[in-house]
Amino acid sequence: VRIVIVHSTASAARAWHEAIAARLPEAVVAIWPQELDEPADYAIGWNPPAEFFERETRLKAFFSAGAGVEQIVGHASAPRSLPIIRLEDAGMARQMAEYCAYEVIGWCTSRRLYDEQQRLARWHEPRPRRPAEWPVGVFGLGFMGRQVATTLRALGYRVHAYARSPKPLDGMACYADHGGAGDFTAFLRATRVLIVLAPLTSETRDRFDETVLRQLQPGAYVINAARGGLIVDEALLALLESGHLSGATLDVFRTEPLPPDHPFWRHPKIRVTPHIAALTLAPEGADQVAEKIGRLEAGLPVTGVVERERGY
Ligand code: OXD
Repeated sequence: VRIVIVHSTASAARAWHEAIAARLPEAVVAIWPQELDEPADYAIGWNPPAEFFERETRLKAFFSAGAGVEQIVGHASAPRSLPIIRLEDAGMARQMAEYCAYEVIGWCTSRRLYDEQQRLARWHEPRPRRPAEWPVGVFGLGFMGRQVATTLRALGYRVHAYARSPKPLDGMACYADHGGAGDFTAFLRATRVLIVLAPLTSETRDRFDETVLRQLQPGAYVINAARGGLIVDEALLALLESGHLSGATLDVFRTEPLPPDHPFWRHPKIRVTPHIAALTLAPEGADQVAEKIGRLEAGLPVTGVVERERGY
């Protein structure tokens, strides 16, 4: 088989090339725009340029080199009939659980306050924040949402979730879209720490506007490690200002890198991280992609195939 790697980051392209070539020694593997002798059978990529699909017209599938697929589902030049396959976990769920647990624990144990107090050589014990007073609502129950929910529960937090369709969640409440708007409202009202982990689709874009964020419990904390487009920036800022929200941790933004003059950078109630919550690990990703290519070549079904209408 012929495989082309097309990645907007050159070092990631090289890591994928090495990892795939090691797992599929018989395959011919190239990094775009290097030419193969014949059109490629499979592509592995992230943010391919428009010309990519003009040249690669015989692809049997496009593997997303990350969990998110909006970069390829919404690509203007990608043929509608091209199967898109996303990475499933591949070492990302563990990282995401660690990231979210760190932020939730940090918030509930007042770590930031102590950092500040140490700077001022101030000894003061605040009233503890009890986990029971900070019920966590996880929006989105894919591989990552599920691991985040179970990890936080194991740490003693009250956790519930919201998913597009109802899913069993190890004894935790799962609100779902099928119940209509009422279920979403019930999810919000039950939530004091909101963790956003759903893909960016036409249904989730701008979903967390001011009206929605206002329905979270007073003093709520917001963590967004999914995509910046799910939360309306101005709504978040307005509710931090009014005090309805007490803080936020943001790993993802509408424009990345986050522009230096963006108000999020210097906001005292916002923690910014540079889209690192769950990094794609090329070796783990390549294990999965190589196995799926083997199955596809053998005419067998694979998991992780994107449903275009749904957007993930
Ligand atoms: C991804 C990401 O989608 O890193 O994999 O955001």
